[in-house]
Amino acid sequence: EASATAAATNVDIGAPTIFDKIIAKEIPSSIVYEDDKVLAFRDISPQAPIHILVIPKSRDGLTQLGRAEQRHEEILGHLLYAAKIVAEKEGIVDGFRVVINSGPTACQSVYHLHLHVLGGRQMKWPPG
Ligand code: DGP
Repeated sequence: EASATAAATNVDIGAPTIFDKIIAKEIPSSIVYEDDKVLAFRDISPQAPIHILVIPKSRDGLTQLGRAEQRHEEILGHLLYAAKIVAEKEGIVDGFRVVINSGPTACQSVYHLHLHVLGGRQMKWPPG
């Protein structure tokens, strides 16, 4: 299926990603929340009425959750708390989903760690 093909073509070689350009504001994005460590912006291909990506401004080797090291603990916690702030700002804090796709088997396509914050509709379980 299409998403599996797309995931297979992107491999984690630590190369810069499109998110660097979004962080540098070289390409436009719809920013929802920002602090010194993280940026949250609307996904270009929303899978729910509200679909926001939360990313660390400094990737620092964090291409995917599966490559996380102990030194990343603080930023991982910061990202998760930022997801909650985003959910609150978007009015979905009473019901939302946070997803991290890690690696090609999970259909990760951009190798700069990101949390998907999804809401605004009834979510289903299990996810696909
Ligand atoms: P994942 O499959 O978990 O690696 O999700 C990557 C997401 O990034 C995907 O939902 C689409 C989104 N995305 C890719 N390129 C851009 C872009 O240039 N702008 C924005 N806003 N989102 C992007």
